[in-house]
Amino acid sequence: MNNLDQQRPTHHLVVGRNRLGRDFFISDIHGHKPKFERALARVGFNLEAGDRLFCVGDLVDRGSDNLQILGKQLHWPGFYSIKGNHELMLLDQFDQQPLNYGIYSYGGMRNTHTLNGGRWFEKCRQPTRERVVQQISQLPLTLEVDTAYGRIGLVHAEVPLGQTDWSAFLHQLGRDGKLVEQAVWGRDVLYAHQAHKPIAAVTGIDAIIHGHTLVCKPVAVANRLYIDTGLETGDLSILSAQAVFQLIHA
Ligand SMILES: [Mn+2]
Repeated sequence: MNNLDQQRPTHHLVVGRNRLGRDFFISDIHGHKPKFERALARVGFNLEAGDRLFCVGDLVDRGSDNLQILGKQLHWPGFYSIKGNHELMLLDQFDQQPLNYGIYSYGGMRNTHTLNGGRWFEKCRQPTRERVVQQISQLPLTLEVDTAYGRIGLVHAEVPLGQTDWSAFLHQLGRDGKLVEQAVWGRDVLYAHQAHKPIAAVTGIDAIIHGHTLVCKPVAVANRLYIDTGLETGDLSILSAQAVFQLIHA
Protein backbone atom coordinates (compact mmCIF):
# COMPACT_ATOMS: atom_id res chain seq x y z
CA MET A 1 0.00 0.00 0.00
CA ASN A 2 1.52 3.31 -1.01
CA ASN A 3 1.05 6.71 0.54
CA LEU A 4 -1.84 7.65 -1.69
CA ASP A 5 -3.73 4.47 -0.78
CA GLN A 6 -3.42 5.25 2.92
CA GLN A 7 -4.74 8.73 2.40
CA ARG A 8 -7.68 7.73 0.23
CA PRO A 9 -10.86 9.38 1.42
CA THR A 10 -13.34 7.08 3.11
CA HIS A 11 -16.00 8.02 0.57
CA HIS A 12 -14.19 5.79 -1.93
CA LEU A 13 -15.30 2.14 -1.85
CA VAL A 14 -13.13 -0.72 -3.11
CA VAL A 15 -15.00 -3.92 -4.03
CA GLY A 16 -13.30 -7.27 -4.61
CA ARG A 17 -13.84 -9.66 -7.47
CA ASN A 18 -17.12 -11.54 -7.86
CA ARG A 19 -16.42 -15.27 -7.46
CA LEU A 20 -20.01 -16.37 -8.06
CA GLY A 21 -21.95 -14.44 -10.67
CA ARG A 22 -21.59 -11.62 -13.16
CA ASP A 23 -21.08 -7.89 -12.60
CA PHE A 24 -23.27 -5.33 -14.36
CA PHE A 25 -23.16 -1.56 -14.59
CA ILE A 26 -26.07 0.86 -14.86
CA SER A 27 -26.57 4.60 -14.31
CA ASP A 28 -29.17 7.29 -13.67
CA ILE A 29 -32.10 5.08 -12.65
CA HIS A 30 -33.86 8.30 -11.55
CA GLY A 31 -36.68 6.56 -9.73
CA HIS A 32 -37.96 4.76 -12.84
CA LYS A 33 -38.75 1.24 -11.65
CA PRO A 34 -40.19 -0.04 -14.98
CA LYS A 35 -37.10 1.10 -16.91
CA PHE A 36 -34.89 -0.41 -14.23
CA GLU A 37 -36.70 -3.75 -14.26
CA ARG A 38 -36.65 -3.89 -18.07
CA ALA A 39 -32.88 -3.42 -17.98
CA LEU A 40 -32.43 -6.23 -15.45
CA ALA A 41 -34.65 -8.54 -17.48
CA ARG A 42 -32.71 -7.79 -20.68
CA VAL A 43 -29.54 -9.35 -19.22
CA GLY A 44 -31.27 -12.01 -17.12
CA PHE A 45 -29.93 -10.45 -13.95
CA ASN A 46 -29.91 -13.10 -11.22
CA LEU A 47 -29.30 -11.92 -7.68
CA GLU A 48 -29.55 -15.46 -6.27
CA ALA A 49 -26.82 -16.67 -8.64
CA GLY A 50 -24.47 -13.99 -7.29
CA ASP A 51 -24.86 -11.35 -9.98
CA ARG A 52 -23.97 -7.87 -8.75
CA LEU A 53 -25.12 -4.48 -9.97
CA PHE A 54 -23.15 -1.25 -9.79
CA CYS A 55 -24.95 2.06 -10.30
CA VAL A 56 -23.12 5.26 -11.25
CA GLY A 57 -25.45 7.44 -9.13
CA ASP A 58 -28.68 9.40 -9.64
CA LEU A 59 -30.91 6.71 -8.17
CA VAL A 60 -33.62 9.25 -7.46
CA ASP A 61 -35.59 12.22 -8.87
CA ARG A 62 -37.75 12.54 -12.01
CA GLY A 63 -39.46 9.12 -11.78
CA SER A 64 -42.31 8.15 -9.48
CA ASP A 65 -40.66 5.15 -7.78
CA ASN A 66 -37.94 6.82 -5.74
CA LEU A 67 -38.83 5.28 -2.38
CA GLN A 68 -39.29 1.83 -3.92
CA ILE A 69 -35.85 1.96 -5.55
CA LEU A 70 -34.20 3.14 -2.33
CA GLY A 71 -36.20 0.74 -0.16
CA LYS A 72 -35.51 -2.35 -2.24
CA GLN A 73 -32.26 -2.04 -4.17
CA LEU A 74 -30.18 -0.60 -1.34
CA HIS A 75 -30.93 -3.77 0.63
CA TRP A 76 -29.75 -6.13 -2.08
CA PRO A 77 -26.46 -7.68 -1.01
CA GLY A 78 -25.08 -7.32 -4.53
CA PHE A 79 -26.20 -3.75 -5.20
CA TYR A 80 -23.72 -0.90 -5.05
CA SER A 81 -24.27 2.73 -5.92
CA ILE A 82 -22.22 5.85 -5.71
CA LYS A 83 -23.71 9.33 -5.21
CA GLY A 84 -24.69 11.42 -8.20
CA ASN A 85 -25.49 15.11 -8.33
CA HIS A 86 -29.10 14.29 -7.44
CA GLU A 87 -28.07 12.53 -4.24
CA LEU A 88 -25.80 15.46 -3.32
CA MET A 89 -28.59 17.98 -4.06
CA LEU A 90 -30.97 16.01 -1.84
CA LEU A 91 -28.49 15.92 1.04
CA ASP A 92 -27.69 19.61 0.64
CA GLN A 93 -31.34 20.54 0.65
CA PHE A 94 -31.99 18.46 3.76
CA ASP A 95 -28.98 19.94 5.56
CA GLN A 96 -29.98 23.44 4.49
CA GLN A 97 -26.48 23.84 3.12
CA PRO A 98 -25.94 26.94 1.03
CA LEU A 99 -26.10 25.69 -2.53
CA ASN A 100 -22.92 26.52 -4.31
CA TYR A 101 -22.98 24.82 -7.66
CA GLY A 102 -21.63 27.78 -9.60
CA ILE A 103 -22.71 27.51 -13.22
CA TYR A 104 -24.82 24.45 -12.35
CA SER A 105 -27.01 26.20 -9.81
CA TYR A 106 -29.66 27.72 -12.07
CA GLY A 107 -28.94 31.15 -10.69
CA GLY A 108 -28.02 30.00 -7.20
CA MET A 109 -31.61 29.34 -6.18
CA ARG A 110 -32.07 27.47 -2.94
CA ASN A 111 -34.59 25.10 -4.45
CA THR A 112 -32.23 23.55 -7.01
CA HIS A 113 -33.18 20.03 -5.92
CA THR A 114 -36.91 20.70 -6.18
CA LEU A 115 -36.46 22.14 -9.68
CA ASN A 116 -34.48 19.07 -10.71
CA GLY A 117 -37.06 16.44 -9.89
CA GLY A 118 -36.80 16.51 -6.11
CA ARG A 119 -40.39 17.46 -5.36
CA TRP A 120 -41.16 13.87 -4.22
CA PHE A 121 -38.63 14.31 -1.40
CA GLU A 122 -40.11 17.63 -0.37
CA LYS A 123 -43.49 15.90 -0.02
CA CYS A 124 -42.21 13.02 2.16
CA ARG A 125 -42.96 13.01 5.87
CA GLN A 126 -40.05 13.90 8.13
CA PRO A 127 -39.28 10.31 9.31
CA THR A 128 -39.16 9.19 5.68
CA ARG A 129 -36.92 12.11 4.78
CA GLU A 130 -34.58 11.18 7.62
CA ARG A 131 -34.48 7.55 6.51
CA VAL A 132 -33.73 8.55 2.91
CA VAL A 133 -30.96 10.90 4.05
CA GLN A 134 -29.50 8.15 6.22
CA GLN A 135 -29.46 5.73 3.26
CA ILE A 136 -28.10 8.18 0.73
CA SER A 137 -25.43 9.69 2.95
CA GLN A 138 -23.87 6.24 3.31
CA LEU A 139 -23.27 5.88 -0.43
CA PRO A 140 -19.67 6.40 -1.50
CA LEU A 141 -18.74 9.17 -3.92
CA THR A 142 -16.50 6.91 -5.99
CA LEU A 143 -16.00 3.18 -6.24
CA GLU A 144 -13.74 0.70 -7.93
CA VAL A 145 -14.35 -2.96 -8.49
CA ASP A 146 -11.99 -5.67 -9.59
CA THR A 147 -13.33 -7.84 -12.39
CA ALA A 148 -11.88 -10.70 -14.46
CA TYR A 149 -11.50 -8.21 -17.32
CA GLY A 150 -9.84 -5.39 -15.38
CA ARG A 151 -10.46 -2.84 -12.65
CA ILE A 152 -13.47 -0.61 -13.21
CA GLY A 153 -13.96 2.77 -11.52
CA LEU A 154 -17.25 4.61 -11.04
CA VAL A 155 -17.55 8.41 -11.03
CA HIS A 156 -20.93 10.01 -11.65
CA ALA A 157 -20.18 12.73 -14.21
CA GLU A 158 -16.50 12.84 -15.09
CA VAL A 159 -12.88 12.72 -14.12
CA PRO A 160 -12.19 16.33 -15.09
CA LEU A 161 -9.74 17.38 -17.77
CA GLY A 162 -6.31 17.72 -16.23
CA GLN A 163 -6.88 14.77 -13.89
CA THR A 164 -4.88 12.01 -15.54
CA ASP A 165 -4.24 9.56 -12.70
CA TRP A 166 -6.91 7.65 -10.76
CA SER A 167 -5.12 7.60 -7.37
CA ALA A 168 -4.16 11.26 -7.60
CA PHE A 169 -7.75 12.15 -8.55
CA LEU A 170 -9.19 10.25 -5.57
CA HIS A 171 -6.63 11.81 -3.28
CA GLN A 172 -7.50 15.34 -4.40
CA LEU A 173 -11.24 14.58 -4.33
CA GLY A 174 -11.07 14.12 -0.56
CA ARG A 175 -9.70 17.64 -0.13
CA ASP A 176 -11.20 19.73 -2.90
CA GLY A 177 -14.91 20.55 -2.90
CA LYS A 178 -14.63 22.18 -6.32
CA LEU A 179 -13.32 18.92 -7.75
CA VAL A 180 -16.21 17.02 -6.14
CA GLU A 181 -18.61 19.42 -7.84
CA GLN A 182 -16.96 18.83 -11.22
CA ALA A 183 -16.90 15.06 -10.69
CA VAL A 184 -20.67 14.90 -10.14
CA TRP A 185 -21.83 17.71 -12.49
CA GLY A 186 -19.18 18.21 -15.18
CA ARG A 187 -19.55 17.50 -18.89
CA ASP A 188 -16.31 19.02 -20.18
CA VAL A 189 -14.55 15.77 -21.07
CA LEU A 190 -17.38 14.45 -23.21
CA TYR A 191 -17.91 17.84 -24.88
CA ALA A 192 -14.17 18.10 -25.62
CA HIS A 193 -14.30 14.62 -27.14
CA GLN A 194 -17.30 15.59 -29.26
CA ALA A 195 -15.31 18.63 -30.42
CA HIS A 196 -12.63 16.15 -31.60
CA LYS A 197 -10.10 17.15 -28.95
CA PRO A 198 -7.79 14.31 -27.92
CA ILE A 199 -8.61 12.92 -24.46
CA ALA A 200 -6.01 10.91 -22.58
CA ALA A 201 -6.81 7.75 -20.68
CA VAL A 202 -6.83 7.95 -16.89
CA THR A 203 -3.88 5.91 -15.67
CA GLY A 204 -4.05 3.61 -12.66
CA ILE A 205 -7.47 2.19 -13.53
CA ASP A 206 -8.53 0.10 -16.52
CA ALA A 207 -11.95 1.61 -17.17
CA ILE A 208 -14.13 4.34 -15.65
CA ILE A 209 -17.89 4.42 -16.04
CA HIS A 210 -19.89 7.66 -16.02
CA GLY A 211 -23.57 8.51 -16.23
CA HIS A 212 -25.05 12.02 -15.99
CA THR A 213 -24.63 13.24 -19.56
CA LEU A 214 -27.26 11.96 -21.97
CA VAL A 215 -26.06 9.84 -24.86
CA CYS A 216 -27.97 7.82 -27.48
CA LYS A 217 -25.73 4.80 -26.98
CA PRO A 218 -22.72 4.16 -24.72
CA VAL A 219 -19.79 6.37 -25.73
CA ALA A 220 -16.18 5.40 -25.03
CA VAL A 221 -13.65 8.22 -24.58
CA ALA A 222 -10.22 6.64 -24.08
CA ASN A 223 -10.84 4.41 -21.03
CA ARG A 224 -13.94 6.33 -19.91
CA LEU A 225 -17.39 5.04 -20.81
CA TYR A 226 -20.55 7.19 -20.74
CA ILE A 227 -23.67 5.07 -20.37
CA ASP A 228 -26.64 7.35 -19.52
CA THR A 229 -29.06 6.44 -22.32
CA GLY A 230 -32.17 6.45 -20.11
CA LEU A 231 -33.77 9.67 -21.28
CA GLU A 232 -32.63 9.61 -24.91
CA THR A 233 -33.74 6.06 -25.71
CA GLY A 234 -36.28 5.28 -23.00
CA ASP A 235 -34.05 2.40 -21.92
CA LEU A 236 -31.31 2.31 -19.33
CA SER A 237 -28.07 0.80 -20.56
CA ILE A 238 -26.95 -2.18 -18.50
CA LEU A 239 -23.50 -3.49 -19.34
CA SER A 240 -21.55 -6.49 -18.13
CA ALA A 241 -17.90 -6.00 -17.17
CA GLN A 242 -17.00 -7.82 -20.37
CA ALA A 243 -19.16 -5.47 -22.45
CA VAL A 244 -17.53 -2.45 -20.78
CA PHE A 245 -14.10 -3.53 -21.99
CA GLN A 246 -15.36 -4.52 -25.43
CA LEU A 247 -16.70 -0.98 -25.88
CA ILE A 248 -13.52 0.64 -24.57
CA HIS A 249 -11.28 -1.46 -26.79
CA ALA A 250 -13.51 -1.22 -29.88
MN1 LIG B 1 -26.57 13.37 -12.89
